[in-house]
Amino acid sequence: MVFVDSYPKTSKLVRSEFLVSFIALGIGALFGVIQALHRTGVFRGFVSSADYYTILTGHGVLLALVFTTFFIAGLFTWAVANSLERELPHRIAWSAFWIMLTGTVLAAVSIIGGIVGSPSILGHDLEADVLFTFYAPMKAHPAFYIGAALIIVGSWVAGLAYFKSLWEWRSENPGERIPLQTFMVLTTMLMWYISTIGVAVEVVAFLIPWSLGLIQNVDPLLTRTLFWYFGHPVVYFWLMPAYLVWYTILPKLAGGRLFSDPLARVVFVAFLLLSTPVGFHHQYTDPGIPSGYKFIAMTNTMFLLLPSLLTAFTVVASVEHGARQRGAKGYLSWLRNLPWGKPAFAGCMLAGLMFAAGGFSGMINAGMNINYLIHNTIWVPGHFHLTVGTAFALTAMAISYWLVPQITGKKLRQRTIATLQPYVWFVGMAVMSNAMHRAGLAGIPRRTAEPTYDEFAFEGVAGTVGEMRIQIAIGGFLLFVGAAMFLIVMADTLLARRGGTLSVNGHIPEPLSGADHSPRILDNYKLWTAIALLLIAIAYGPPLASMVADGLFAPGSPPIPV
Ligand code: HAS
Ligand code: CU
Repeated sequence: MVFVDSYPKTSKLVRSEFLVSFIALGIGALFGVIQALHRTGVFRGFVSSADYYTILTGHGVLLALVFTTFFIAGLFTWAVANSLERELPHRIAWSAFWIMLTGTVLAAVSIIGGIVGSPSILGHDLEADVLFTFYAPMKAHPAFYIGAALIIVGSWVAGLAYFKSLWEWRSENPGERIPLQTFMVLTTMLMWYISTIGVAVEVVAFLIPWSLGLIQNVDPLLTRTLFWYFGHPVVYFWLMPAYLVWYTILPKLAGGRLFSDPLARVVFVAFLLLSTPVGFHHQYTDPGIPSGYKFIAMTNTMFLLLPSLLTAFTVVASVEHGARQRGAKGYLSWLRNLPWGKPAFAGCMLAGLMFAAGGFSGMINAGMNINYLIHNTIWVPGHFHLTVGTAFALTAMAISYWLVPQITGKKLRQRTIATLQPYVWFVGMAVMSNAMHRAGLAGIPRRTAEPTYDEFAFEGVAGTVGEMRIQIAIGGFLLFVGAAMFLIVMADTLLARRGGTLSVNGHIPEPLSGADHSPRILDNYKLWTAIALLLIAIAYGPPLASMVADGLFAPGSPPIPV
């Protein structure tokens, strides 16, 4: 039975969540190509340099926050319903959707206000040029922060719907192991609850009152710290859904089965434990945080590589198993026996391949000393376009080719475009992000419309600044084409009539080593949450306490008398 026929109500919710995420993807991608052409000097006719920050904020917020959150909500809704075999609690799940949508509209309107001349609304200029890492001293219209807060509250409510489904399932299936997909969703949500506390406190206690004029001063170090307390784990909130797809669906698409359920559970638990106590690796250059605590964050970050390295092993082993089921032989030639012409499979594999490169640039970012070389250069956008911009985004697009037919009952349309699309994305990203990494090493800054390196002859191993810029522009343009191709396929599929039987279904084959091989303690959420909180207390307790002791609103030492 097709998912949409078994769970019509849940399917409708997933469709709505995907629709919002696809609209955000379209607008965000448009902003992306505008700024890629602008900052490389290829075409500057769309916006003025003064509006560059507005476009950049729109790009970051719409793609990294709205596209991701709504897509993940849809994927998780599907995964819980699919693996627990039930409709989701309807009222809770829909309230979550509407709360998040209201927040999104508020945030989007305040950003767009900056393009249309910042009209005064409720006594404050309607603008939000604060970038997707919104911390003081940059200030936005209160509506932006209220919108951000609503998106987060909405995601909390969505989590409630997943947990409620588990409790219902539990009472009907006492003593059974939590199905793997649901286990992954709930572990991700627990990590999300713990980490969003930071940004919630930042926004509700400081930024909203400050932007409303209720308080005059905020402590930039404290709001940055609260932001990054959340700002690292949020990247795993994007990655773990991609891992859910790579672990549970990709092996099937390859024609095989997941290598090991226990390893998958260990990986997700490791993320729950270690995602949060590492946020200071975004603040290596911040004064006011003792180096020892930066060192603790660095050490934890290096341990946090482990779950991804385990994933590389498990996922590739599962895909290889699939290839051998299809008759492959040889050490590497099995790679040929895989369905590279199927967009869902090819997209996930190319996303994984790029993530291997993104993971390596992450390791470089994480080194406390080498970070000074790349911090605030365009190397960092190079890194995160490989991770969130490909590991997440390409996986999301690829799996939509497989999932959207199941939540609509409609066959995928425009197959040729769909087949080419992951490759266009891959090539565009390879060109753009490679040039961004190199340009970063040449010292070119991130987040500016006017990188003033025009006359600068960079004596690199190969190429010049001009050559890197042109690659960034070409890559950025190809990515826009890739996003447009995806949206054409989706629009045509969603608008088509239903007819014929589908060739895909959501059945997930049993892993080679199944849940009965997983120690039961892995499902003990209370234990892992307690350890996660303890690690956070060690990593953050003393430095946060000293920031608070410094004075919440009027930080820093008194002025030196002259
Ligand atoms: Fe990062 C900055 C460190 C992962 C996103 N990161 C950012 C920013 C973003 C971001 C958005 O330590 C910028 C924030 C801003 O605006 O300032 N990052 C890391 C490390 C990892 C890492 C150590 N990042 C991610 C992921 C992201 C993401 C995931 C989004 C989804 N990052 C940093 C640091 C900074 C930073 C510093 C601050 C820089 C600065 O100075 O500002 C690790 O988690 C990476 C581990 C990954 C691996 C790769 C494993 C390989 C796999 C591939 C399997 C292959 C398959 C296919 C399936 C070790 C799993 C095979 C195919 C075949 C054909 C065989
Ligand atoms: Cu990080």
